[in-house]
Amino acid sequence: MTKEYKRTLITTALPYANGPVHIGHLAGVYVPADIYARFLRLNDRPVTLVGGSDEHGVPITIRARREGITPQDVVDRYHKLIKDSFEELGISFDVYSRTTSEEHRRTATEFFQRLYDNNVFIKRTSKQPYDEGAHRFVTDRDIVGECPVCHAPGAYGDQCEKCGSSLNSTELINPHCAETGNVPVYKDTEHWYLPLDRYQEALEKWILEGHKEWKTNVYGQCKSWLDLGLQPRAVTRDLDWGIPVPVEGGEGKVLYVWFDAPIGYISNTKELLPDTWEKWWKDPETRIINFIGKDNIVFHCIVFPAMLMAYGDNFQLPDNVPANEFLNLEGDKISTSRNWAVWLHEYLSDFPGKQDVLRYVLTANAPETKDNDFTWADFQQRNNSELVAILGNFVNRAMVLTHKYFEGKVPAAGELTDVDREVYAEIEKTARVMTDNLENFHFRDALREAMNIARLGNKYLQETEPWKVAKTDMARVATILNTALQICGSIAVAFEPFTPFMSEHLCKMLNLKELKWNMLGSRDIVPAGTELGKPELLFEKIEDAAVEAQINKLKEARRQNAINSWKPAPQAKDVDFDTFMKADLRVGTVLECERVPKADKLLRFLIDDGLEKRTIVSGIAKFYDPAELVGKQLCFIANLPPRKLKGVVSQGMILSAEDRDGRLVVIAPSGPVAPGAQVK
Ligand code: B3M
Ligand code: ZN
Repeated sequence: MTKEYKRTLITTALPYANGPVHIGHLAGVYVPADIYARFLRLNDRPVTLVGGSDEHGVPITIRARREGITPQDVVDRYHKLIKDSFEELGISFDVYSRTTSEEHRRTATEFFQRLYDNNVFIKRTSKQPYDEGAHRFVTDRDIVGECPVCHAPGAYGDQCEKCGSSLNSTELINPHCAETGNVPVYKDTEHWYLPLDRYQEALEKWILEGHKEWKTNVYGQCKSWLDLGLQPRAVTRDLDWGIPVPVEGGEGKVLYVWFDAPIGYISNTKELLPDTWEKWWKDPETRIINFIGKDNIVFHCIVFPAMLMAYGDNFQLPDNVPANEFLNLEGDKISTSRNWAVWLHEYLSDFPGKQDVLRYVLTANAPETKDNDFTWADFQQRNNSELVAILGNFVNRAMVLTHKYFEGKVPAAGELTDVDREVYAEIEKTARVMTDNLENFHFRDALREAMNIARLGNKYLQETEPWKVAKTDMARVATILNTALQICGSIAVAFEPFTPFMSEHLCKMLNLKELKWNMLGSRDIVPAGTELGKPELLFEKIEDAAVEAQINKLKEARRQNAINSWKPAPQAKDVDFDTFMKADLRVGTVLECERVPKADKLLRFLIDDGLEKRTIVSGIAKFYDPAELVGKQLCFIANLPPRKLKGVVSQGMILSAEDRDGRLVVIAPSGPVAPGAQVK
């Protein structure tokens, strides 16, 4: 860091109180912000970690209508769920408030009013889609229809997800409101616009010249926005859920959610520090860091800074915006609507006491420089072979050996040998690298370094072999175990930002009262003579069954999605009648049915077809118990050339219908018929 600041204000994107938070939010924003806040606190650097729920916006009103409750009910429910689950995960917010709070309403209203009074806004009339049946304006996004470009059905009024074209809802073929099915009409409406173009130059100077050190993804996104040239943006909406527009002509209108939400950072600071909040926002010696996901970059680096510039009064702009990329789940984009996610509150109840494992895995795999993938296999593997086998194992050995040879009392070290000195030197080096990584928001690298301390500990015990030395030289054993326990102390410090629950547990075992970052690498973290606690395991193995249960949950989500998005296949091209009649479809009676060995999909049937007994192999083993089919009649194609499947010759094909979830159901006559009867 080039400049020393007096204090750091850390903000985290305000999650929409429209659903629970998932691992993508955590990896992108909340875990890194918490790591950074904890790191600064360990260094006695004044810090405030500000969070809160974003409780406005159209999706909340849609959910409320769908559930027949009020928007306030929706946000009350999710605000509580989100707040509680953050707390349980150990995200150390100094304040976690909400944008429906009185303080926020007051602050955002005043903010808008001041910009209005200073003639910052421009007023413009535009045509907006209006749902006459529902008596409300809607947005282009709320309108669906056929894409004018690729003709896909169900394109949104602002974009076709099939071909990617940017659209206007007026361009859609057969447009209608997604929620009501009504055809939109277009009505004039007036809104206030923030003329971003007027701040173009100042923003260019501030970002492109002043913040070349920002992450390349952030800097690059800002640059391309600026290169395109900024345009005025509407900051009000025709909606009844939000903060009312406080000026003349504002009736029935509210502040755009992206206008009020970032002001939430200010309101929440005010709520926490009613008397001193200004120094956290207006003193140039305060440093502001915004933790966000990459989809929020433009609002934090362009729109909100322009708002702050427009407001004046010495409001400070963020010093850094270390936005992350996205986390995928098992190879697919995380999606709330498709329920393709690991929800924090579900994780906490499925894996009680394992907050640190999730924190660890999300950091080890953080999408810092590119999108990354979370898989349950990786989760299990990192727990079992890193947290348990490296970290937990080392600490346990040091603890158990001290109990064995010194009755749990930290022995005094004698003179250090080269091995001992080397291990301390290594940790000191690690400490420097970690500090540097943490200062620069490289949390993955910092965590890797922390784990190296535990690796070093294991190597140290392997090399010094205190259990052998104990036969001849207890003084040396004392030095070795003293050193090993100091390494444990360094682990408690180094891991605190990442896995605070483990650190606390370890502190209890080591009888450590308080951790400071500068203890890292010290030779006297756990003083000789300290009575250690009982050795307890810091991490436990995660069994296959637990991980399989999670994978099954995802499979079920995938099945539900397939069902929800299922549509009958479009009708095939015409065939002429004679061609169709060439297929010889018949009814047969099942004489035998069994699984084909080593082929989990296949069943072998022996069918009485009226003329003879024929063997047919069919890929429906996943959907039937063979015994239940014996004696049944079913339809098959008789005149296909024989085909060998897994060593069995199949003479024909059994007909089945494929259901929405891919399940195959055999076709059978609705009443008994003679075997060999033709299907016509
Ligand atoms: N609620 C968007 C989001 O969760 C938004 C962030 C607001 S931060 C001021 O992606
Ligand atoms: Zn299209």
